[in-house]
Amino acid sequence: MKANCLAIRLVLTLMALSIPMTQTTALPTGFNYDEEKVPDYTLPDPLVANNGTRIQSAAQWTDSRRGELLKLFEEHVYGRRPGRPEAMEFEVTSVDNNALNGTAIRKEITIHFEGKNEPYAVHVLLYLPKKNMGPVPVFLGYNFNGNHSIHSDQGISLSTSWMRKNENGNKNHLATESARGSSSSRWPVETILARGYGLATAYYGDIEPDHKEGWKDGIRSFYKIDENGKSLALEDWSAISAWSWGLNRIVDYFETDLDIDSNRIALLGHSRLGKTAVWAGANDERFAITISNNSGCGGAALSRRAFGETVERINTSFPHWFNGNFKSYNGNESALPVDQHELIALMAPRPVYVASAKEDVWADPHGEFLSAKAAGEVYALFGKPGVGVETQPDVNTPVGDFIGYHIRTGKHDVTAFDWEQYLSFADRHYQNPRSDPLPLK
Ligand code: GTR
Repeated sequence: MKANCLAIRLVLTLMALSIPMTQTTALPTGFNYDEEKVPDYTLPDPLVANNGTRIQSAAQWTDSRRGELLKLFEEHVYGRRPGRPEAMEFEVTSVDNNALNGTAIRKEITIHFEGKNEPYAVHVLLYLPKKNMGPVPVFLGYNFNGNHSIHSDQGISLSTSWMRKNENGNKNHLATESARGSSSSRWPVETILARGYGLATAYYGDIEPDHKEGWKDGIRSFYKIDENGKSLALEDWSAISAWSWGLNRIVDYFETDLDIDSNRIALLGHSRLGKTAVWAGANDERFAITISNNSGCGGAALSRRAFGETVERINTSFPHWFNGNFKSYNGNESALPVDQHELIALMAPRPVYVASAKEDVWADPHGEFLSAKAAGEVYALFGKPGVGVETQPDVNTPVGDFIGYHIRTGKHDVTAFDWEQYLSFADRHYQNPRSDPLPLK
């Protein structure tokens, strides 16, 4: 009793002093969280070609350097991927023209990568705003817990795929009815639709379950040849490459759906799915905008800073996320021929957004900012302004033009604040006559 009273008093005192009760989420020990202890490093220059020559024009970037850098990321970080499957089939499995109280059209589409007789497929959930006539721009993002988790809408099919966590309505690694809407705070569906955008999502575990042995039940057990006809062993690619490939297949479907403006697709991803989004956005110029939400190590954050999560730690905890070669940079980030600012630069000249959270120290918010800033060198070749500031802005103060950036208060998450910035960023780029979100050919 006494202890309870004391605890209540402490909470009240903290509230009175307006001291946040949890300033940071518990951080793994044995890693660097001190800016002073970041090692000295030199970032590889995206504008110096492999043969040492300096890239001086947008054409040189597009014609040669872009491809070179993509290959370096393939070889040293994420691995290669297969091409577009010839036998792919799109099956619309449900349509409701009066979803969400009559405000939306809800469609579900199964993309069968190898026709209906093979099990490899991804299930896409699509909401379109009913008030808009004609093709609409769409936000696309993978979800962590199944399509049914993004909204309590009973019309969404309950995922039957393996679920990583036995929480929020999942039992025995399978979703139950009570999992409906469990991630809805991350998906403001009504707001997105009211702003005139469609929303598409899919469960990343449809492509490959997220654990060490997940490849056995995913597309990496099926495809053995890459897009150029070269053989593809397991360690030649990675779960992140497999997941990113799935996003590209979803765009293949978008291109066939007349309700979707496939020239205005914004791709977003959070955390490991943010890493996946930036790799997918770098590979596929059909994404008009790419958004990294708290993607951290192996996403937007600079590896060389070794701040918070390190290459060694991520390769140890999640050996399936990156390719075999990436393991050789454990504790040796400076030997990497690339760093993550160059991945952000691979979006150029398409608009890209990098978002951090103040309490997400593990993901190195400052490293995410520095990476977004450094990518500006490549945008400058195209005459497009990047983050537009020299130092990391204050919390909740979005900056940037073709490279958007913010650090918001709060923890590792996707919040209404984040979405508000992404929607405004898309509004600005799709309507602003200075912007050209269409891929350059
Ligand atoms: C953490 C991992 C991060 C981040 C995160 C997530 O455990 O260390 O790199 O990806 O998971 O995806 O939720």
